[in-house]
Amino acid sequence: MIQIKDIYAREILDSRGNPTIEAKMVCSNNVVSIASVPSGASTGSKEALELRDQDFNRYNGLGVLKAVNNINTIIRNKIIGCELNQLKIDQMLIELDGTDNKSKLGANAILAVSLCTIKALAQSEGLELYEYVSNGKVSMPMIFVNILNGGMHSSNNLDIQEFMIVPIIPKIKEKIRVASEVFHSLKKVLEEKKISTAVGDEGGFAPNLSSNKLALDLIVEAIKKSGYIPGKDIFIALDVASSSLYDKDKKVYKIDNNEFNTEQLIKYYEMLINEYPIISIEDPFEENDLDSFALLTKKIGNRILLVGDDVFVTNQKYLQKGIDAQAGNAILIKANQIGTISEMTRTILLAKKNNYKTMISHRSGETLDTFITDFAVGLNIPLIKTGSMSRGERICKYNRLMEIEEKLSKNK
Ligand code: 2PG
Ligand code: MG
Repeated sequence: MIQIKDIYAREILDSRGNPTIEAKMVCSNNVVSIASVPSGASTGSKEALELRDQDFNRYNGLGVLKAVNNINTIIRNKIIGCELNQLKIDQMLIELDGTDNKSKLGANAILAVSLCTIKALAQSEGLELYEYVSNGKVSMPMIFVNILNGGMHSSNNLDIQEFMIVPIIPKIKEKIRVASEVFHSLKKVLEEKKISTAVGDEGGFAPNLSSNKLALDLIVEAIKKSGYIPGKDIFIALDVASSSLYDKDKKVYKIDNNEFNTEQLIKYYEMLINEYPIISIEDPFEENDLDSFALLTKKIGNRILLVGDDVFVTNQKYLQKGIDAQAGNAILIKANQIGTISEMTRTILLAKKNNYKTMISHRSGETLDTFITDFAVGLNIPLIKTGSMSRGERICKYNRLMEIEEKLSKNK
């Protein structure tokens, strides 16, 4: 039996320069695994709690020393000598925390340990992480590349948070090449129009534009400029992240300085998918509005993907509510929304059983940890979004995907 010999956590910085956790696990077979935890900006209120110090003398209150300390004391005391077993360790972490939303130890602390565990298991068997998590079958995902950033991921005036391109081309290597070419064409399109090419949190351009529709026009122009056909070679996907556009008092969504009620917003989405080659819309309604989400699904769910992020938060309980209400037809998967790998995997299984497509996702605050790419391949998650074609913390995921594709082709 392999046992856990030690665990040690420390505070590191994420891609936004905010603190996050890195943990290192040492096992009785001398395997050492390291994992780090991403962090969101447009977080759903039902997500497991990311424990931050709230000590405003450090990092504007965003320090994670409490969570780090929870690993180095409470969890360490309990975990040393435990069998290296994912289900057992995750269950132990859940019980040790004892709260519904992981608020005692912090979902960030819990995920760091859960991730170290799965990586140590893979290393112990001499396997790549994607091989270890696979049940024998592996597949390469479609990539959703966020080339224009708005919403809470930049300080520009675009309401929609993510404008992604989705190349429909067989190989990962080719998909990435094409996405990169369009990204650079978009840069030229913006430069020609004297529009800023500064990038947002996920590496997509973040210009001020007169409307969200104009953003779509520019992307279509960039696709064509690269020599590809919009709606054939490349499609477009949106994350509206609409909880952040919602005015609770007025019960309206604010887009382009207009106010939309549910009915009007559905019409707006219908107009967008009629005019642009859009194949997916994420979080079209705020996180508590399952009824509107269901209504939209009834209207256009047979035409495009309707992805639940803040509304499902990678949590079986909320996904089941969505399934019962027939709201959405896809779910975004983010490990830190729920806290442990076992729970994340159970949510993926529930989604698959109910024909909800799964899309694994980075967070807007990232590290160089590439675990999501291995999970995409090994757990046969058909879709992945991991940012734009710039910024190292995004690019390392694309590079890892290409590496895996190469390894798989050599194994054949
Ligand atoms: C999202 C994510 C990732 P954040 O809303 O889907 O793109 O953003 O990590 O800020 O929640
Ligand atoms: Mg989202």
